[in-house]
Amino acid sequence: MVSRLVLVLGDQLSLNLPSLRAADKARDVVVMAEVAQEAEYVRHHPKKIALVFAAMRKFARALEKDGWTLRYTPLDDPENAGSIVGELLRRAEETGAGEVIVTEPGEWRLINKLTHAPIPTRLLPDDRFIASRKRFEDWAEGRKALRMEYFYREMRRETGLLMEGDDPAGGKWNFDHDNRKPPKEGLDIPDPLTFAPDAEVEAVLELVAARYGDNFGDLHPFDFATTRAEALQVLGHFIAHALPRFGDYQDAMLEGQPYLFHALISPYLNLGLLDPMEVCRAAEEAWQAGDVPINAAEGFIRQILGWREYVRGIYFLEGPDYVARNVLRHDRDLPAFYWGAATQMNCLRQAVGQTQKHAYAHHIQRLMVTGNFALLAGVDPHQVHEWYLEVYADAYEWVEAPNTVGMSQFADGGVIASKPYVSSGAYINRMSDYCKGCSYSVSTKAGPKACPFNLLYWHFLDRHRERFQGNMRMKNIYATWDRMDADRREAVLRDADRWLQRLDAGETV
Ligand code: FAD
Ligand code: DLZ
Ligand code: SF4
Repeated sequence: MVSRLVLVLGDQLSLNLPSLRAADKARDVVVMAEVAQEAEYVRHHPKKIALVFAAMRKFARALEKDGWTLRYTPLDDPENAGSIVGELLRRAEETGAGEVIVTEPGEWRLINKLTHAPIPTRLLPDDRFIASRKRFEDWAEGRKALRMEYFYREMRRETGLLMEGDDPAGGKWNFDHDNRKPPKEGLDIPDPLTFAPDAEVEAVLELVAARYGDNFGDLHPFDFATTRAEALQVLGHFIAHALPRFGDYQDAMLEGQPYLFHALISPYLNLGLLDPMEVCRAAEEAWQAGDVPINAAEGFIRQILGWREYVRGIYFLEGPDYVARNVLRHDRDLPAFYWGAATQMNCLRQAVGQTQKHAYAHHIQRLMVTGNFALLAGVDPHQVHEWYLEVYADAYEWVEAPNTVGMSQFADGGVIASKPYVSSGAYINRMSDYCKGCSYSVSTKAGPKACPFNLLYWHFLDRHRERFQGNMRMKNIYATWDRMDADRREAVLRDADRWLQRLDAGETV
């Protein structure tokens, strides 16, 4: 006699999932469902929807092979109830199950729906992270500032990753001083590993093309990994071919080179196909074997053991209202060029174009091009948040929102960042080759040819002076601004205003 349903969500594709561990293969029934509510709560990039559905279908087969009884609902099933809770109720009626167990979802929206579902539903802590929610809360308790670097050091100590006794390997916790080189000519960049769609993936692509083909983003070519075995190949490929130079070129941006030396594993980590600890151990082993330098191994492990765990902790610590924060009271609409409309700014054109094509942009493109522009221009952070949640294949609210609302838009007032991540065009010019192909001049500070990042940088600092002038890390910037002669300052602010007026009027800027 069936007693329970085990709900497995689209980003819970791990055989060691807590809810599967708590269930009984002999009598419980696993429920998986492709539903309109999840596919449509924002207008996801078609590649993202296809990746989730294809990986769900393959994971369902892996579960069946493992001996589980499964009720899987494809999106186009005529009986599909359209929502996760609707599907649970339908399956409960079919099977006679009176209870649901589920691993806690990574989003308040769904936690809320499941907590209030009209069928008893038990949420189990998601232990597929290195730090539990409780561990992060304990760390945060009583601290004035929640800086990632200190959390990361504790995680290094606790896991023993890159530790030599009580000391960090190589004598330093952080090797960023050796990282972040500008790109140079003739870099030998590895090709990413690609996976040709099989018949099962093709069927998903047809379904997604028919239902979500009008969403922003190219569905084809689709070459993501869709199983754990394939995701492990992506990880192996990265460790062998890109990790050695990951640190050096972590912040570099090159036209026509979306991936450089990045890992391309975030979609698989976030779906549950890869485990964060196994990824960190693989990088550590490559360093121990002498195959990668410490600056690369440390820089990479910090992204996962540090940043990824930290942002999840912040998301849950700060609560459901976090995504609505807007301390800078920014209210401009997201410009049309975020959706592929023409722009004369080559950096934006490159970052958005690549996002449209691949549902991917690396961290610095997200932070210092699309994010930086939105912050400087005063775009409503909620619109920025929804854009990031929609357009990237790796986007789930628990990881996307702290990065966008906090790190990138400073809308949380500094919970994550000790100062806003803003820069003029000089930073983009140093770290990329974008400015060469731009209609604007990065070395021009005012006038019609001036790089908009140059104009808006000072405009931002000037309009938020009251908030930021007391910030020790921004003192020098304000001192530089104040040293400029008054006419020059006035010209910059006037030109920034004019540029923003043209943007608001819908001109191609
Ligand atoms: P690599 O650069 O090779 O890094 C390795 C891994 O480290 C990544 O796969 C990822 O799991 C982890 N990582 C690195 N930086 C971060 C970070 N800041 N936060 C969390 N994990 C990190 N990452 C997402 O996974 N989903 C998102 O929705 C997302 N939204 C972002 C929005 C903004 C505005 C910004 C600035 C960053 C965002 N990030 C997000 C973080 C980061 O950009 C991506 O994790 C990274 O680009 C993924 O590509 P990769 O696997 O090649 O990463
Ligand atoms: C992202 C996503 C999409 C597009 N579709 C589904 C789906 O049809 N069924 C499902 O179970 N999960 C889907 N997901 C993932 C969920 O949205 C995700 O579990 C929540 O956002 C919590 O992270
Ligand atoms: Fe971007 Fe300015 Fe460089 Fe053009 S000049 S690519 S707008 S930073």
